Amino acid sequence: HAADAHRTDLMTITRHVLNEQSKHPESKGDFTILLSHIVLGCKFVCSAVNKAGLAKLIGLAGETNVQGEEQKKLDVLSNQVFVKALISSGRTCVLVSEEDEEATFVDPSLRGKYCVVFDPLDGSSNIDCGVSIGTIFGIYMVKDKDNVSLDDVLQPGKHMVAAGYCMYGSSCTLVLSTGNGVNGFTLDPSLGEFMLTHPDIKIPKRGKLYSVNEGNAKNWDTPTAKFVEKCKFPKDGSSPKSLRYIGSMVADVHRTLLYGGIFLYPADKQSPNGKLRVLYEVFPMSFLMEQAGGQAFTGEQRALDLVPTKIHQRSPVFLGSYDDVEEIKALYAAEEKKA
Ligand code: P6P
Repeated sequence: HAADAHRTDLMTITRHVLNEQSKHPESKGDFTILLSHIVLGCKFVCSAVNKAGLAKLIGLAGETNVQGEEQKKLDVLSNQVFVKALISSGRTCVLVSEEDEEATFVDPSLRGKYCVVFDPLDGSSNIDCGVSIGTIFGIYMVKDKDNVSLDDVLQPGKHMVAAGYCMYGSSCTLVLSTGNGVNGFTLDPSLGEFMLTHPDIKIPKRGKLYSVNEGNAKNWDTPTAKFVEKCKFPKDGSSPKSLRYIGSMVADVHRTLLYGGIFLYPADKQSPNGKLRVLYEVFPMSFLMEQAGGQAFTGEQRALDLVPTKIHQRSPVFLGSYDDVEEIKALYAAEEKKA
């Protein structure tokens, strides 16, 4: 039985990646070592986030602890943990974090061939009310290890070799793709290991949910407004879609990946490039959606084709079930024709 297999198979994320690696005889295990350091960071953040609720009592994360020391805010702490873990892995050369204005270039003595872009704790404003938050990451291969530059992280998302997120919610779930589909792993606290619980995730071709901040409706452009109108008042007699919006990208995307539907963070008059960051929000989630049989669109092009020019630049994004995204692409194409 599947349950017994899990109990005796013990397919941890490390074993799973080693199996994947065996398909690339030329690889020397560098990616496995890099991933083990990302996993370590996720385990630390999971533990810290779970304690955050007790912050008032025992003085953690952003509170003053019993010794009266000002504790670091959880997102700052998480960032420092990931930066140190990634550098000490000896497998990275450039790091871009949502928390750091500038990219980090790893000292040549510790330099490896991977570039990691990440948001250490996305949605951290939701911590105090217990809403799920997460770490999002994407991994590029450096172009020339002896001549590292910002260009190594200003590559289109389609050049990523891996992407994933770890959601800190009712359970700690890490969703990862290394370019051969998407797999989900759940942290088993008794083992301290991420166990394979969602093998080969495929997003439903069409969904019954749409996920957008309706509070921005006043500022939407016509195609987005038309699409959302269609979700609420379908003309073909089908039932309206349900709205599910948590306001934490990892939670909204994870639900979309498992249940189907579409997640939208469109441009609007206030934010012409939307709100979400290209490198460590749009690209990793778009990479996962495509690997799971869905797709991701910016309003102008396939999200993964976008070539970034700034490490913190933003882009509108529409991602999720293949057919749902096709619908909004058609509405943008029709608008383009009118222009
Ligand atoms: P809004 C969280 O602050 C975040 O960066 C994403 O996790 C989330 O999808 C988005 O912003 C929510 O933005 O404008 O709807 O509150």
